[in-house]
Amino acid sequence: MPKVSIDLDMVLVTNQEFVKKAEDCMPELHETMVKPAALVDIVKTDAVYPQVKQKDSVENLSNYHLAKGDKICLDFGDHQVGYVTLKVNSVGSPQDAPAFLRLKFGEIAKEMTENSADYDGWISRGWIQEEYIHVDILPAELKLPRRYAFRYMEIEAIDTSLKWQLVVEDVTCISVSAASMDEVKHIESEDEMVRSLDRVSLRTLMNCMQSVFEDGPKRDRRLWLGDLRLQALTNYVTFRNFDLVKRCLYLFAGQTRDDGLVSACLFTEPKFIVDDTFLLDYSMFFGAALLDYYKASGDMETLRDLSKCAYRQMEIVKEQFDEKNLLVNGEGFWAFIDWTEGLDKQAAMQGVYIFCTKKVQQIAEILGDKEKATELSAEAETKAEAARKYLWDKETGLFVSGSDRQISYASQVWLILAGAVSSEEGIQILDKVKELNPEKGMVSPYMNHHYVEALLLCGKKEEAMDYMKYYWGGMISSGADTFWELYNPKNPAESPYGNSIVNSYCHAWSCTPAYLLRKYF
Ligand code: RAM
Repeated sequence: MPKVSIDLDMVLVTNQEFVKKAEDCMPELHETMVKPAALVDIVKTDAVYPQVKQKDSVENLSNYHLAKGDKICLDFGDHQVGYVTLKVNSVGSPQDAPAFLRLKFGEIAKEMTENSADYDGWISRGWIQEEYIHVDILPAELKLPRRYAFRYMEIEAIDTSLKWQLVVEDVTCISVSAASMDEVKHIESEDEMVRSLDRVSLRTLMNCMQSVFEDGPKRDRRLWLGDLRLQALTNYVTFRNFDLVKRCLYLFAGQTRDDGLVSACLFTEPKFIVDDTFLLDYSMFFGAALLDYYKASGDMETLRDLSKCAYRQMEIVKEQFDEKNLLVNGEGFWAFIDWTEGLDKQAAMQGVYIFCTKKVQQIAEILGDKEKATELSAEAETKAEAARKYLWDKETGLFVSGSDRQISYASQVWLILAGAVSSEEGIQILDKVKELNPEKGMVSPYMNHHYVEALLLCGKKEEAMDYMKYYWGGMISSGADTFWELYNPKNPAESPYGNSIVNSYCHAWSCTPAYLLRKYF
């Protein structure tokens, strides 16, 4: 569990002009009416992921007369994000007691076999998509007020009475997204796995594109900067919704800490406010995301408006280096990088700093700010030199991190992406780290994305493709319709939250195969 510190004294500064520009880019959501595709049984086996067995046609839905304890499970055929309405009725004697129902929604079948009462994790159980409802008078139309992210929906009659049973006559979902599949061309390939990687990535991204780029429509349903950067990159080559990215960038710059630091995430409901979580890598990615947006859209006005905010992030982090020009490890949950337990983030963060400095340098160059560009270029070089001098371990031929000289994938990947080594050196590093297989591996698709980018940067195209098929393909083989927040092939039940019931199974930062396939293959 990351140490969470709540800073109630934090002073926020709002730029109303930026907030207004963000509001002007508020998307209109596409709505699609979706009906369940079938009635299914979800059967637990010895395997991690249960089996889904077709049970009946949905045409026969109202033939199921549910008495106390009976349940049915509906399969909506694909991952949905939307609002559900049910029509329920009674059969038998007059309804002499309230209908007492439990509704449960799951993004993947495994969630349907998990019991919310067993949840013992450290984030809110409120994220579990489950409702207990009393209906006094039947027939009734139940319009559920929450938005759910799901493919499966279970309806359990917790109780009726001895004299009547519950009938579900109809269920519909109005699925919502700022994007539409009609706007995108799927990848054509002879290879079925490549087509699946693309299809599942697109669905993941589409379902996370709401009034902002959400990290996950089940959880946490908010805008995170690290996730945004990868979603935006994928969006530019697929749905091409530039305004949604513009909106998100203006929101981040629209409210910052009083020293100008950009928050890691923000809320737009009930009103716009940034969160008191600050992750230095995410703050620095503001500049990288801004440059990517400009390159994709050509929107010079936004680049100009937001460049100061991008510069500011680098200035703030610049203060955190020691006399050797190494970034000092922060306290608690100070940087993200990955959810790998016990990961020392110093070396990876040194890489992120160099990477982002170079991106922000490009912004300065585009804006003709020569002095800033020269300063940033020198800064990137100094920090890369320090990494080569102090973080390089001659014996193993790998980068080390922190006072314990920890070896991890993350350190190698980020220092390669930062260009702290040549691509020939990068090839050797990537081969060595794979051979060494350090205990500190990678668990989030976010970190795995950066690993694949490092392979591609070093020209290891075939290995990158094989890895995508192994990693994201592993989720597909486990039944994924959308890619997950966390996937560790070596430990499928892993969760950063102490229990996987609250894991998100449509998580934006995992949508990047659609980007990688289009950009590099
Ligand atoms: C989690 C979310 C989000 C991520 C942060 C760091 O809360 O999964 O996507 O960016 O962690």
